[in-house]
Amino acid sequence: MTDLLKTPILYSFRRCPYCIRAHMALKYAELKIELRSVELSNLPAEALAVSPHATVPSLVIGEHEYIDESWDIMKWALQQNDPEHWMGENQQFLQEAEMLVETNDFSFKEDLDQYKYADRYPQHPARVYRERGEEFLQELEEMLQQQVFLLAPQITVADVAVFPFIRQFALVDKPWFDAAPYPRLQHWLVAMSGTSWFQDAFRKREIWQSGATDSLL
Ligand SMILES: N[C@@H](CCC(=O)N[C@@H](CS)C(=O)NCC(=O)O)C(=O)O
Repeated sequence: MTDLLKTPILYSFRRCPYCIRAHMALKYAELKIELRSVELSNLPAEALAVSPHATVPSLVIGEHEYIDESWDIMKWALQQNDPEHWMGENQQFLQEAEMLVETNDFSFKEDLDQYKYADRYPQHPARVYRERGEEFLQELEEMLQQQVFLLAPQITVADVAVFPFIRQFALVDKPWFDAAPYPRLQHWLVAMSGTSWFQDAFRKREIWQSGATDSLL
């Protein structure tokens, strides 16, 4: 068994949607975490050492123990502390959230990247990639017709897990998104963007340098 760190370390890139959701969950869980803000183009050796795929986020929790998948970091955070029951009283939201994360992280993320960087995918105009992504927007819109957040009348883990990706999709062409037939989703996006957890995750910070003093999340 490895020694657990008293203060886990999060390597994170401010604009990365995976990092944003991990950061939001850690902040919400009120955990003491050391935040090392890094740049994707220049990942320090310390970050690479705790990410076999050279990606962020990565959360170092022990001498030789780390979590390098954002969804796993979210679940780890909520297992430590879940004050407003983002997972539900009996973790009943977790399974449904898993299914949304699956769609979000694989098919929707691919549509998002192709829409966002459509010039790199000249086989189709951006509109085609956007229409593919809209299948997920439509699914979320229908869920939001039942209640204000995706799975419940209050925020759950599902909202936080998909929000940074929907935000990116909306920002590719904000006038289009604002005029699109997704009123509930538009409202939800404003609400999620206004949370203190997102505001904190998206705050600009100094880029961490090896040997720099700790800054807490
Ligand atoms: N499945 C990973 C994906 C993380 C990921 O792909 N992060 C991107 C940044 S948004 C990354 O680090 N890319 C490496 C690069 O572009 O060099 C997770 O959920 O944490």
